[in-house]
Amino acid sequence: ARPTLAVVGATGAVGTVMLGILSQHADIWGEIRLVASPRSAGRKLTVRGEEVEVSALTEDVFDGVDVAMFDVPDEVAAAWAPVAVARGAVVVDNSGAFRMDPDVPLVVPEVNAHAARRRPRGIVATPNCTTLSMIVALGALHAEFGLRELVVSSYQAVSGAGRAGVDALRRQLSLVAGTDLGTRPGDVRRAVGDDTGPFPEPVALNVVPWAGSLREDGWSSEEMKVRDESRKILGLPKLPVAVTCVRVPVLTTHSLTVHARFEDEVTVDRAREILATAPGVVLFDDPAAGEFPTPADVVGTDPTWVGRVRRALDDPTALELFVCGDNLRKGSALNTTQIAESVAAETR
Ligand code: 11C
Repeated sequence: ARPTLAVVGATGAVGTVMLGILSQHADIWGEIRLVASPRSAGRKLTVRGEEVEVSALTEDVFDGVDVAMFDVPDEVAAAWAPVAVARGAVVVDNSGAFRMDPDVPLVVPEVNAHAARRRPRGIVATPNCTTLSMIVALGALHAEFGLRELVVSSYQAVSGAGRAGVDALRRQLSLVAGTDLGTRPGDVRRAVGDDTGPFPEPVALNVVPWAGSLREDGWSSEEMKVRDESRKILGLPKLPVAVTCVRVPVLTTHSLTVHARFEDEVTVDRAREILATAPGVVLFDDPAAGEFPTPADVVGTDPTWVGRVRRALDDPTALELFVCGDNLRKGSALNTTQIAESVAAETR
C-alpha cells in the first residue's frame, strides 16, 4: 500500500504551495490527510483534484500516518511533532523548533541527503527559507572549492512572513499607488498608518533592514538562522558567516548577494561550469544581454537561480554572486516535500 501523509498547517501560505506540489507528484502517497488549527477544521481544500476536509490537530489524527509534513509556528511544532512521532509518523518539520537540535538532521537533498537517514528523534528539519534560497548553489561550489567564509545580504519577500506579510504589502501598495508619496520624509508611513502588519516599518516603496526578532548584540533571529543553519548543512561548524537580512517589497522569491571565499584561487569559468550542471541550480548570467535572475521571473519556479558571477576584484579566492529562489517552493514547501518523498521511498 502507498504510504499515508499528513500535512499539518495545510491552510497557510506554505501549506497551500505544498498542496499544489503534491498534486503534481500524484502517485507517491495513498491517503493525504490535511490538518490545521481547530479554527480551520471542516474547511475543504483541493489536492490531486479532489476535495479533502481539513481535520483539527489532535493526537488521533496521526494514527496510521507514515510521514507528517509540518508548517506551523515553532511552539506548535515543538508541542506536536513528538506527538506525531509517538503515533508512528516520521515528521518533516519546516519550523525553527528543531533545526539546531544535534539529534535532528537539517536537510537539503541536493547538499546533504545522506543526513536524513540518521534521525533519532524521528524528526527531520528543513531550513529557513533564506538559508535555502542560497544553499543549493553554495553547496555545489563548496564541494569543489572548499568554502572558507560567507558574507551575504538578503532581499526577502513578504510571503516569508506568511499570509499576513502578503496582506500587509498588498494593502500598503493600494494606499500608495498612483500618488506622489515617497518624496518627503515620513509620507509613506503616514499614508500606511500604524498597522504595518508583521513588519516594523512600511514595506511598500521601502526596504526594511530587519527580519525576525531581536537577538543578542543587535543581531536578528533571521540572521542567526542563516549563519547557524548554513554551518550545520555544510558541515562547517566554525564557518565565518556575516549576514544582513533585509525585507523588500516583493511578494514571493528571496534574493541574496553572496561573497563566498574559498580555500584556493577560483576561476569564474569553473564556477560557471559547476553552477550550470549542479542539480537544482540554473545559471542565468549574461549581463551583456541583460540576463540575470530577478524575483519577478523566478517566482513559481523550483530551482535556485544564479547570476552576476564574478571573481572578487581584490581576492582571487572569492566569488560574488546574486541568487534568487522562490521562498515558498524550494525555500519551504518543495524542500519539505522532497524530504518526505525520500523518507517514503525508504519504506517501500
Ligand atoms: C522570512 N525566512 O522570510 C523568514 C520566515 O525560520 O522558517 C521563516 C522563518 C523560519 O520572514
